[in-house]
Amino acid sequence: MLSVLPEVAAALRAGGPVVALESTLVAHGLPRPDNLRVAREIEAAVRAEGAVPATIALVDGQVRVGLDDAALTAIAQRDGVVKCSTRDLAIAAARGLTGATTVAATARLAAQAGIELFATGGLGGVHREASQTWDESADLVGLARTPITVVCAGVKSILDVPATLERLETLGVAVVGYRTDRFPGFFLSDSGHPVPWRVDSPGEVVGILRARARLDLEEAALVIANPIPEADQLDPALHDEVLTEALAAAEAEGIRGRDVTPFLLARFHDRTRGASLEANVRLVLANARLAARIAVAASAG
Ligand code: PSU
Ligand code: MN
Repeated sequence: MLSVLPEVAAALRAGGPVVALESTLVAHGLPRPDNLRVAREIEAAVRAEGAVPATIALVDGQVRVGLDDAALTAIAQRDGVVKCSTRDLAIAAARGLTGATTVAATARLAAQAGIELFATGGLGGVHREASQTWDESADLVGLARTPITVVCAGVKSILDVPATLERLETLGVAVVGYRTDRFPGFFLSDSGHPVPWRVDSPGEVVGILRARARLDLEEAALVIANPIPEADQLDPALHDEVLTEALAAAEAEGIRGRDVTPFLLARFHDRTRGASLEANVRLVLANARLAARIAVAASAG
């Protein structure tokens, strides 16, 4: 059973704006001690726009939708927090573990709780070298079967972006650029690839949400791709240099499975001396604000 924070439950009952937030980004995507401060800032950004934040995680085996400060602190600071995709949830729950939820798991639990908007940093996707490793994030198939709207800065730039866009198309996940015709590149404003559709306001997104409901086309997620402003992006030359080095290091150290993405992100934060961390925080905050604005617009009419 989901344990929904009373504030979140009340907002949902009243048809008010709620934004789901993921916890893997807090536990495994951002370094300590900044991660707890950032987790609180993401929630504050949602509140500042007039919506209720619901960070989702597993605490001592209990699935929580909406975390109080003690739970948020546990996710950010405890040792041994497990990275949980959807397939891991029941196992971690049965064992009484504390776990952070990925995009796939968060989206699934949020939809179960009746939350329509979700903000994250960058989606998982097809890894470079996937034709040899078969490493494709469970986020993609997860989003293909989850009725939710996700605001993100595209997919992580450590991935094979064109292959990920092809997979999203195959899986029937709609992708819309927010005030851009280019698919965002996570740390970078532009991944170098176009995005199939564009919207320019929260109201336009609400129009799409209404049409999805009317046409009974809600079984797969809608992705709103919100680019980091160019002024805030990571220097593209530094990005490419660090990425090449990080991919080689992951290969040399035999990093596999759920450890790949956290390893590459940590390497970035280390080798850019915090510049990638700053970009990561800014883009997540911007996504939280936009998701909140869409949720407010959706609940208003
Ligand atoms: N966005 C970020 N940082 C992150 C993630 C997203 O800014 O750490 C996380 C999400 O939880 C996403 C996960 O689901 O990375 C992808 O992991 P994998 O590639 O192992 O599926
Ligand atoms: Mn993987």
